Amino acid sequence: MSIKKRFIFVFFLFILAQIKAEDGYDLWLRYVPVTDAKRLIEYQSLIKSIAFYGHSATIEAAKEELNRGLKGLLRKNIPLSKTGNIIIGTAQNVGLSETIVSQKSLKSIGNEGYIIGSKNANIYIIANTDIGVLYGTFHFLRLLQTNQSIHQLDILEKPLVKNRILNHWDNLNRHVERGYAGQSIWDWHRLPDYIDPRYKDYARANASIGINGVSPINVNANAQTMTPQYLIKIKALADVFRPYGIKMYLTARFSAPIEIGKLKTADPLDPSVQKWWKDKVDEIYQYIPDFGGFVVKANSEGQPGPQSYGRNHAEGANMLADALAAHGGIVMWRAFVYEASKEDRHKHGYNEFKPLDGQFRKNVMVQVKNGAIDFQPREPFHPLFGQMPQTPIIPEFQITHEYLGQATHLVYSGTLFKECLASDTYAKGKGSTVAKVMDGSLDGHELTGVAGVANIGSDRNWCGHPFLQSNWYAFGRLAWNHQLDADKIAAEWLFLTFHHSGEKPVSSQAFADNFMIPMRQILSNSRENMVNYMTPLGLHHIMGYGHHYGPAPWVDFGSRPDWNCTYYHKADSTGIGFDRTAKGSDALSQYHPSVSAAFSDIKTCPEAYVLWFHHLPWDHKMQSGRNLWDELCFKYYGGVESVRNTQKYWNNSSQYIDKQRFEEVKMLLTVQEKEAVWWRNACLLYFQTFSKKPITEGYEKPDKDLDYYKNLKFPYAPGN
Ligand code: BDP
Repeated sequence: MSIKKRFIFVFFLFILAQIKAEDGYDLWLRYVPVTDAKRLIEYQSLIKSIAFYGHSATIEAAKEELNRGLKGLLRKNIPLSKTGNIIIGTAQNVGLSETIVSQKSLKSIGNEGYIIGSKNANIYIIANTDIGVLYGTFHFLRLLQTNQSIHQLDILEKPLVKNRILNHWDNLNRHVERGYAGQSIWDWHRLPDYIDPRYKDYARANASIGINGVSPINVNANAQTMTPQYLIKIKALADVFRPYGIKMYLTARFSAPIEIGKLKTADPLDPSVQKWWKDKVDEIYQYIPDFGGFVVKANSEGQPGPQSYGRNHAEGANMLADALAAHGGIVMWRAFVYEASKEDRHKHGYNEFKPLDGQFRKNVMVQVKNGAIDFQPREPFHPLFGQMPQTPIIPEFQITHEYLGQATHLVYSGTLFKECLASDTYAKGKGSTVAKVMDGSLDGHELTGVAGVANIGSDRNWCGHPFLQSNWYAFGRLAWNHQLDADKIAAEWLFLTFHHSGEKPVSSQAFADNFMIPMRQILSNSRENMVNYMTPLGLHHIMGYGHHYGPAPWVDFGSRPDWNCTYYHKADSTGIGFDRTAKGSDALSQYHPSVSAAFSDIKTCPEAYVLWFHHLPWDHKMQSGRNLWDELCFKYYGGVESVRNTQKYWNNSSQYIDKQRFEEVKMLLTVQEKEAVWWRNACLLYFQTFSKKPITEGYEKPDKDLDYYKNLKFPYAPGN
């Protein structure tokens, strides 16, 4: 081989080595080279060398991340130097003068916020704490990752909510309840000695979006987690998370004093039980000095709780709160309770908890799901929001897609989270949004939080479907700042996740026009489209029994009335929908009068919720002029069409992104299209048995009959 040929060959190998496989593992932290020539010049001229101040594991994490990021983005190592022009550290460690960062600004950013500013040729990333420094470093990297100018920076950020927590529903045997992305990432068997590198990457990802708490184990809790055998494993994880500002929480099994403590009772008013919890909590803090506290599911779906001893939820929560108080720990006590009774399930959480307002200890938050039933594709906000002014409320969202196509449907939930947060409870007049309940501003609470049920598993790409990473991302971004726009978050995530991933270079303009614009639109509409092909017009809880996979509106064999789909849609020859007005279950009376008046009146009830609150005749005239039955057909068929449109766009996008993820999403969209058709056909054929009306003229007819759909069985559906 000639020297020239040899050179070309080596160069070719070099280039190949630069192309990283895109398998989704790197999430939104890919740090691919900046290709925009103008920006690259700007970055290179403004980022000369870095001066980090302070010594801690968190500062080391920030240093490591910045180094990793800049190496990828700028393709070179930026030196660390005491005289560096990128100055990073706490104000105290850096010793900044008032002219650079004012005391006032520092005060305003609190413990976790940061300031990114420019002065002369320097850029400052300044905070009050090392964690703030780490968050600021991630923000700075995001500016570069999204090709934004770093001239004249003037950024001041702080989280609007204190506790931003992921709830994993992972069992100790690594099965993830309602998990669709493989097994649990927590390898309990090999912990504490084997530390999977994933734990750190998980912590990096969380810190990059501001998540600061993790409850790694299922709310359907296991007392074993609180035995020394497991505490040492949990401590090992907590040690990995700590530098990234992430606190460890545990789910507390209420009957643990009996199961692992050999007591005869778990009665929260029994002194021996109180002592047991106090000792247990003291023991946990010996392993994990900054332990965050407990998440509790009690007297719900078979879980033990204080009611088994004739005590109420406040008495149960307060016992745990007392044990934690000395250490600064908190209790997140879930309001997801409903018993088998004649009362509309919608009303149970409110009925149980509203009377307890004012009875909880200061370190208790009541954790309320976004809606009153259960993480449906669309739900009106939970009536408890705004109605327990004396109690800090922590909203709970489901990031995993138990009811939203599990992990085969491309659905962005940022819009769902935002819809709930923007809902107006009217508790203190117009503008009393759920977001203000969450951030404590409505009722003046200092203790604030938000929880998201994680969609993370052992799959290489973490979330099963490449696009479902966007929901983890959106949860974190909105937990930090609920004022952000869901659509902009989607665009940010898309860019971070797919930009410059194609095998051949494409111009920024072409990428923006042909990938970003259509895909952003698709993400923003994806949840509405899914609602249309699954549960349009306020229908809910019509999925498969137990595993919750696929449509099964005919389910009427559940062991409890409220585990039947027929309970929720109430379709009959006269019409369809759940009457929750004063004439029906009267669940609407639980909302503020302004809200209940609007939802109760058929003229003002948004059509998106109409069958949630009303039973309407099949001929009811909708805003479109169509009758209800034809409107249902319109929605179901429209939903399927939107998936087909997504497929069309996607199939044209291969040149803009990497082959692996392109192919994966393409196959998953095929699954989604099939399942959307399945939902549409099964639901319409079933509801047709009551409406006795034909599917609207002009639509393709279902190619299978109702019996075919009813006979489908899924004994091994995941996540069950
Ligand atoms: C339901 C899930 C169930 C959970 C429950 C909960 O089907 O697996 O345990 O929520 O939130 O939606 O406790």
